[in-house]
Amino acid sequence: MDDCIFCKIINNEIPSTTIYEDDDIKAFFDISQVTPGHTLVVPKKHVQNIFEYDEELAQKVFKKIPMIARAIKDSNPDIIGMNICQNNGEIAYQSVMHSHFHLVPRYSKDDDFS
Ligand code: DGP
Repeated sequence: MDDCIFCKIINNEIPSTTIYEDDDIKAFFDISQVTPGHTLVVPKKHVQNIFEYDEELAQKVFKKIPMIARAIKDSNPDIIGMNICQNNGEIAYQSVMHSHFHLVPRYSKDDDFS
């Protein structure tokens, strides 16, 4: 997709802090860090939202999320939890129309970030 910011990140036309990448997905830091380490997991195939996933794509993307979540958690002993969320459609506060999952680490001193 020519005008898609996440497609440009996937194609390295726009820089990102990438923490994991394979044939199917790219995981990179969100530009607006809700907490330190806030990561987006994005399928390389351009689909707008969850309603466009078929079973094959869902398997490719969903199965990687626990591994990436664990890697983020293991990177810092102060991370004691994580929110994983995903917005679909403007009404649900999706602002980038290329499907993505937010992985938001939660810290022992989380009040610092609320
Ligand atoms: P959502 O509201 O669920 O569609 O979240 C979109 C997220 O994408 C938002 O938290 C900010 C992030 N974002 C937007 N543009 C860029 C960008 O150019 N680079 C990175 N790393 N993140 C971006």
